[in-house]
Amino acid sequence: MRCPRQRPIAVVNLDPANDNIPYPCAIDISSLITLEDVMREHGLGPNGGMLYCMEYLEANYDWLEDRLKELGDDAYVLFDLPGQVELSTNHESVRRIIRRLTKSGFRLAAVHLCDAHYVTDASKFVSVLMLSLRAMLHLELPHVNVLSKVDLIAQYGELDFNLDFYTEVQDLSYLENALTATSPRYKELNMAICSLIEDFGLVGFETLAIEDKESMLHLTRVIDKATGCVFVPPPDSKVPPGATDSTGAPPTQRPNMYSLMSSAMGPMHGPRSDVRDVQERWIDARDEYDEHERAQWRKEGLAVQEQARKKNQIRQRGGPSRDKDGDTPMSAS
Ligand SMILES: Nc1nc2c(ncn2[C@@H]2O[C@H](COP(=O)(O)OP(=O)(O)OP(=O)(O)O)[C@@H](O)[C@H]2O)c(=O)[nH]1
Ligand SMILES: [Mg+2]
Repeated sequence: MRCPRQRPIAVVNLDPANDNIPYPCAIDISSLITLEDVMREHGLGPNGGMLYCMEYLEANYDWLEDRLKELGDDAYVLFDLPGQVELSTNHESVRRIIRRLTKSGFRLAAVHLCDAHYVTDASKFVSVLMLSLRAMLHLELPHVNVLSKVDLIAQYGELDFNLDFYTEVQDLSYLENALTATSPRYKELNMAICSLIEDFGLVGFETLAIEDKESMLHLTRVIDKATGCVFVPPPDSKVPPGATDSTGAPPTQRPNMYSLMSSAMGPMHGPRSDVRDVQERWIDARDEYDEHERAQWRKEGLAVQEQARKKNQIRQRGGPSRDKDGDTPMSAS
C-alpha cells in the first residue's frame, strides 16, 4: 500500500441532490438520475424523491459497478452519500448497495459526519448519539463517527463539559442536570436513551475542522485503521529505539515485523490525535492559535516571494530564459 498522501483517490458522488459539486468527481450519479428530475416527473417531495433515487441506483447497480471497475484495483474510493438520515438508519437501498460493494471486494468504512454544534445542547447531543448508534447498527460496517465543523463550535457559546466528554461518551449520567434544565418533559426518555447508548458501548466521535490539515490527516489515519490499511516504514528504515531483534530477521523484513501490529493496534499519534489538543486549538486558545497560524502563513508567503525574487535575479543575470512558446517569464516584483 502506498503512503496515505500518494494514493490515487477517486471521489464518487452518490448524492443526486448535489448540483454544484465542489470536487473533481470520477463518477457522478447525476449521469444516471437527479433529484430534480425525479421530483418533477413523479410529483414527489425532496425526501421521497431521494428515497426513489437510491432505490433506482440499487436497481441499476450495474451502472455503478461498471464505472467502478474502470477506476482500477488500486483506487482509494470516497463515496459521497446524501445526508438524509433515514438512508443510513432505516432504508434498505444504501445498505444493500454496501453489501454488494463489499462482496465485489471493496474494503469499506462508514464515515458519519455530524455537525459539532449538536454537542452544544444536551438533548441535541442525545439525538445525535441515537442517530449514530442507529447508523452503526444498520450499516454494519467499520464505522467512524465524526463531529465536523469543530472549528465553529466556540460560536455557539460555552460547552457544559470539555470536548472529550462528548467524543469519548463514557458516562452520560452527567447530562441529567442539563436535560432537566433544557427539556424537563423529556428527561426520563432522554435518560433511558442514554442508558441504551451506554449499554451498547459503541458510539464515540472523532473531530474534524476541514481547513485544518492536521485534523484532516488525523481523520485519514483513523479511517485507514478502520479499513485495515496499515502503512509501514520503508524497508531501509532503522530499527525503532528500544526494540530488540530476537528473530534475527534480515533488515529488509524488519520494518514490517516491528510496525505492523503497533500501527494496526497501537494508540494514534500526531497532532489532533488527542481531543484535548482539539479543545485547546478550537476552544480554549483559539485566538492565540489563529494569530500564530497567520504569522506562520505570512512567514511562508514572504519566503516564497523571496525565493521567486532570487530566481528572477539569477535569470536576469544569465539573460531571460524562454519557455517552449518563446515567451519570457514575467518579472516577479
Ligand atoms: N467551517 C467549516 N465549514 C465546513 C466544514 N465542513 C464542511 N463545511 C462547510 O459546510 C457546508 C456544508 O457542507 P456539509 O456539512 O459537508 O454538508 P452538505 O454536503 O452540503 O450536506 P449533506 O450532503 O446534505 O449532508 C459547506 O459550505 C462546507 O464547506 C468544517 O469542518 N468547518
Ligand atoms: Mg453532502
